Amino acid sequence: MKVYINGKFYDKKEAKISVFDHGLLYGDGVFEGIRSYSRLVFKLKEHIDRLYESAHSIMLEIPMNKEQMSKAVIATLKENKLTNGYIRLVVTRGEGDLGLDPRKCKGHGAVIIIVDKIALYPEKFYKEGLKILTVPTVRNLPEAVNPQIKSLNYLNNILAKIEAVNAGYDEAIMLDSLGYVAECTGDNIFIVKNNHLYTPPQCMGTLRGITRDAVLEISRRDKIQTHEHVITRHEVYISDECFLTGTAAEIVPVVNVDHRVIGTGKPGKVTLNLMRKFKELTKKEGTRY
Ligand code: PXG
Repeated sequence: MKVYINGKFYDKKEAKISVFDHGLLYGDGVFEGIRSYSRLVFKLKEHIDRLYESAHSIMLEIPMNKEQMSKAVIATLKENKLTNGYIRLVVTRGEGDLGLDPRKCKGHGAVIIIVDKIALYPEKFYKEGLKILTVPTVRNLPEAVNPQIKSLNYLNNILAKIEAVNAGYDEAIMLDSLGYVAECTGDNIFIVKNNHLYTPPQCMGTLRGITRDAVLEISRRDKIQTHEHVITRHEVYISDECFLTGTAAEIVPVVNVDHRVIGTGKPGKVTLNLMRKFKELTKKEGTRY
């Protein structure tokens, strides 16, 4: 496996950056997770745009333009001869001193592209659906670290993940600071009620997921009414269907939330239809390499 760091490829063992990089010392940097299917990178432009928006918001200058970044992603996939891949794009603040002042970071940070085979979730999750749990750690306040920023500081989500795992669950629902449903640790959440689709708005504590947007788009094309609206736990409990979306997980059904059975307790019709349509979309849409 070859890793891209600042324009060069390194063997996995040799792919290293400084222990003084503020990406490590403070989680000061941004990232993206992208997928390719049969030599098509899914929503590459959207991921690159979001990366640059995250960087702009934290005043991190990326030492290359969007076109060069897209080319670097493609080059890394080709270098590794990957047909179906998971791409992790990381940009750090760079090497500084032990203080947190980013002005001390000299030069440009590291641009890192790691590609790997897709680590698929167990088939069981998709066939039978997930059981998930609401956890105590709330999603970051937008006026503190805005969840729209895909920063290297993911402790907020990791704490929620730890709480879910400690309770014997694979995934957690995180609430926003007002107690509304925000999202899961690395996925957006949707519910279906009377054939209408609901997902929390991006303004609260929710990342505007690229898979989320693709699902909204497919649903609108299918003439399903979609609503970006605040959701309470109660509304999740009484929903007909529930599912999660994310680049890694794609679309995964949820059949039990906080010990309440959702709908029939099996993946629902709308969810299964969206899973099929999403798969079709990934087969035909994307940047070819
Ligand atoms: N919410 C959060 C907090 C995320 O980190 C999503 C939603 C889904 O967004 P996309 O654009 O992927 O549909 C994410 C996704 C992983 C992984 O490897 C994924 C994410 C972050 C960390 C790890 O599963 N981001």
